[in-house]
Amino acid sequence: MPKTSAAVTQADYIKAYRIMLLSRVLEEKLASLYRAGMIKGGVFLGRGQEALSVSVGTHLHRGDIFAPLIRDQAGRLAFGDTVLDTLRTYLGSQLGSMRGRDGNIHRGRPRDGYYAMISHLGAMIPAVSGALFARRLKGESGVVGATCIGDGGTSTGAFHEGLNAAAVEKLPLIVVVANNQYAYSTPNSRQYACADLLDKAAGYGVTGHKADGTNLLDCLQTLRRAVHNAREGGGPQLVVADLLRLVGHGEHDDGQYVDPKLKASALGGDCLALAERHILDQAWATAQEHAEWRREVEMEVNSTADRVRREPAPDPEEDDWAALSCPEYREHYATS
Ligand SMILES: Cc1ncc(C[n+]2csc(CCOP(=O)(O)OP(=O)(O)O)c2C)c(N)n1
Ligand SMILES: [Mg+2]
Repeated sequence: MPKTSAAVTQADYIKAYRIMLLSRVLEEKLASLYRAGMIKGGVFLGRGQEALSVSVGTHLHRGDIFAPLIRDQAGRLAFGDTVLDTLRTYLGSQLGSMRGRDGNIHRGRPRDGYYAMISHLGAMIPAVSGALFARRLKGESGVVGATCIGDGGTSTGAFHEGLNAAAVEKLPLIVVVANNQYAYSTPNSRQYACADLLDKAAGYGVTGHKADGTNLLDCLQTLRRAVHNAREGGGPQLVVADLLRLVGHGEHDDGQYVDPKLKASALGGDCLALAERHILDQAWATAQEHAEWRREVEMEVNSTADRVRREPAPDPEEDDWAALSCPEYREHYATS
């Protein structure tokens, strides 16, 4: 049996909360830049999903693999992505890790185990499973890989094939389902017929975990357990967290189809506001300290955006048009 994972401490909680706050402020900035016409392509936000997302990124180590999806800004920051590179990618700066070529959510640094998203709809499960299998063949152990999926994504063939193969091979894979009740405008009642998405874990023969996606402590504890189990040889872990998407599918969508009853229910709670309340109730920080944390992240985000807006865009005449896997870039970007 795997040894039990350590308890979540006050310091862990506050560290995770401050990453959530940074993510929220950064995403608010992205939304405002989008509305000002300064971002090409779509902007998809993770408002309401930060507690779950940060809990994934925070439990991965250097050398692990993380393949985040469109609502995982908090997890990306926890795994080591920066405000600077996020803004460079959204604003198309040539100095960003994608060199101004590919937008927003498709960014990554494969060399660091930070995989660029192919699709939101399940493609990353087989991709991470394949990478974990390759590492096993190379004799590497102690490494885990995590990826995320939405409720809608659990209906795709890629989800089925990826999770099934990972279960057969007992790969150290963590699949985190953000069950935000909608796939674009399709509600769960039109998405799956099982009573709970957690039922799918038994169907694939993997360990299932349930989390309250609005509750940071519950998310941290659940992900700690799941990552620990995978690292200790327990095979794939499926985490299902219930929550509500507190924005439209993307910033082009006002989400008017979301049932007002759901918004008013416990599922509609804002994980960031609830975590802030918890910190104040526990007297882990004062209201003044909290205001200072917010001011700090606002300054960081605004000053970084100002800096990036002055950076050059790629020049098609000058660009070498080489892919990230070409020899000149391999050392910095591609997997080893
Ligand atoms: C093959 C394919 N069909 C449709 C889309 C457009 N699309 C992107 S995300 C999405 C809905 C995903 O819903 P869910 O998995 O619940 O994730 P959420 O957006 O709620 O986070 C759709 C229809 C796509 N990217 N790829
Ligand atoms: Mg969804």
